[in-house]
Amino acid sequence: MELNEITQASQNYDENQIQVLEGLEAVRKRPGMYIASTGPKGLHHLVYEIVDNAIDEALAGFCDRIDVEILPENIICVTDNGRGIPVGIEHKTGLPAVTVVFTILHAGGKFGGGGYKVSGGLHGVGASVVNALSEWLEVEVYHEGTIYYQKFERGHAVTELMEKGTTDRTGTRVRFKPDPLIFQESTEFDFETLQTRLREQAFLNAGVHICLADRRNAGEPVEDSFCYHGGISSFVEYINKKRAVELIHPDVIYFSCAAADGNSTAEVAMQYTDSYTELMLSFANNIHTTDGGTHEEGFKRALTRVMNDYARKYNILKDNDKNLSGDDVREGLTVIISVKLKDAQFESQTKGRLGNTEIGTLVNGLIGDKLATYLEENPATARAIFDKALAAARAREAARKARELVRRKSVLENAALPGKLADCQSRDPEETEIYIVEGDSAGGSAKGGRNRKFQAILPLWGKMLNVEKARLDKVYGNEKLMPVVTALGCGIGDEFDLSKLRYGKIIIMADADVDGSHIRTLLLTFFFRFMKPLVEEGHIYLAQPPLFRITKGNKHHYAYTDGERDRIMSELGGQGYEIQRYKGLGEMDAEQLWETTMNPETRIMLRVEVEDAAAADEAFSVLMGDKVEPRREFIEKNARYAELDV
Ligand code: TSJ
Repeated sequence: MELNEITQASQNYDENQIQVLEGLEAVRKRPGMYIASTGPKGLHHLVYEIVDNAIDEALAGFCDRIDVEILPENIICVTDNGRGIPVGIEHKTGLPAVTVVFTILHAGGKFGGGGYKVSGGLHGVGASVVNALSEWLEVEVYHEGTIYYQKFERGHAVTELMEKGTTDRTGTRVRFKPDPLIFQESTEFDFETLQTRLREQAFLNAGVHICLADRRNAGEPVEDSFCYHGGISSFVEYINKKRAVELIHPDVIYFSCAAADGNSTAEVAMQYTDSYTELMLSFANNIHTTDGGTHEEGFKRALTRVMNDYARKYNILKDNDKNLSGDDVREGLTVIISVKLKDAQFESQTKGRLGNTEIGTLVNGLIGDKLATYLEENPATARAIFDKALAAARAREAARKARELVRRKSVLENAALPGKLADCQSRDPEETEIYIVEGDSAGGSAKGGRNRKFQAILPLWGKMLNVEKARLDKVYGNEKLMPVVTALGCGIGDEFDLSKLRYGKIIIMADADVDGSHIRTLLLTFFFRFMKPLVEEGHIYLAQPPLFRITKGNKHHYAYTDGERDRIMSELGGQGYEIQRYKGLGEMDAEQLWETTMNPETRIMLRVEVEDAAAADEAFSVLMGDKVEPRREFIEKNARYAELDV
């Protein structure tokens, strides 16, 4: 009997070993199937995957501290103070459970029958994927006085699980080095990217201490640590501070509940600001659901209903008044919805949308039950919120009337092209391009440098609009945006007509500084909200001017990043060159601008994806460490830097 069991186990062991090799080989062959990409996004994903496992241990109530360290050579070390991954033999495979976690695809956390583990859904591909994509990975488990250790290389165990001394702590430590054969673009971790994500996770998991330390450089490490006892309420406070908006009421409103069947929980934290935009962030199992889903819809439905019921009851809306719209009751609202559930179903191509209908019901019920009571019990807050919503309703009505007026005059059809526009000769959108340029001197260089056959230049003038502070509904009267509308010729909103678009490529050309980022965000937000098909159909681009010019002899080399500058310098050998750093487009003369940024043969441009524009719209900069980072997708198949003869 005893013997039988062992034989059984070892038979399975062989079969499983084959499976393991095939499984992890598949991950290495087609990493894109398991992680976001093999670019920077996928690289950082590895860290999230490991940290998520430690957070699960925290959610189970056994761990309250997680340390993340970036070590020299971009090695990552994650340590928690939980129970330690189990080291006992797992019967199906005959292997220690911890070995299974790292070598069998999708095995992470599913053993032990604890039942607490909410499925990772989107990202929960497991520690084995991280292992497969690491040059090497070491795990240490601190359990009942013993340190257990095992090492892997590119997914294969190179040691058994072994005992390696004693300890008086408990927990798990994982160290890994991402495989440069997989992450060919770069294995360099970005502190800010990790900081942003870990902060977010600390908000979503109240009370967990998460510490981040960058030890790549000699001397004091760069460190940050996060622990928020207020959870998502603290998250709302944090965002509203970052947004630099005035608060409509002092306290964040917070509700939570659990489903009767014990399979899910929902939390909502919300606060109104004087902004004209809403900022809704939703999460399912700590994963940001960028495309929303049932939890967001349940919230919106309930909010609109509760607000209108209350307004009717207290005669804030008179009998003849129309109901407040969803947009009205969400204007200026910052809200975070976080749900945790057993079998999360994600929809849509990007998988950023939650599909579980029972969660819509749960959130709808939560707000339906508790917000009405909250408003009854906090009349001053209720008053302030309704003043805001009523103002929004009036403004929207006024905007609608203005729009109708404009439509009747059919201003867009007949509008003269803007005076500042330097148009191109061609009328064929297959080849035409319009550069939208902020400011005077850059506009001048662009006009001088362009190919006037197919490149038009539109310099933008007038006072900068703050997206947070301005109602973009008023675009018709806006001196900054109106020239863009008339130059493109395709109208906006309901009247948008892609077939009237005058230029096939719309290229935003702005400096790589704060002002430039501001104009980029404004335009992306504007296109996303009012000319969405332009974004969806891939007509919007960001020009990429170089940051440096390195001159040696009569040859100029242009570098678009610090890394490229260093590479070019080392390729040129020690000395005899001159470096110029471009602070703005205005520093380039017409010819340089053409060579580096506008010539279709040599330029580098980024095509804006819907995701990028949506990020700008969500005022996502608050979460992304103030940078709108478009995906590095080059539309021109050029080398990373252009080397040009003078
Ligand atoms: F990703 C990972 F697997 F490599 C990983 C897991 C990485 C890190 C940093 C921590 C962890 C991890 C796993 N921390 N804590 C745990 N806990 C368990 O795996 C565990 C422990 C005990 C029991 C039990 O039922 O007794 C169950 C589980 C899932």
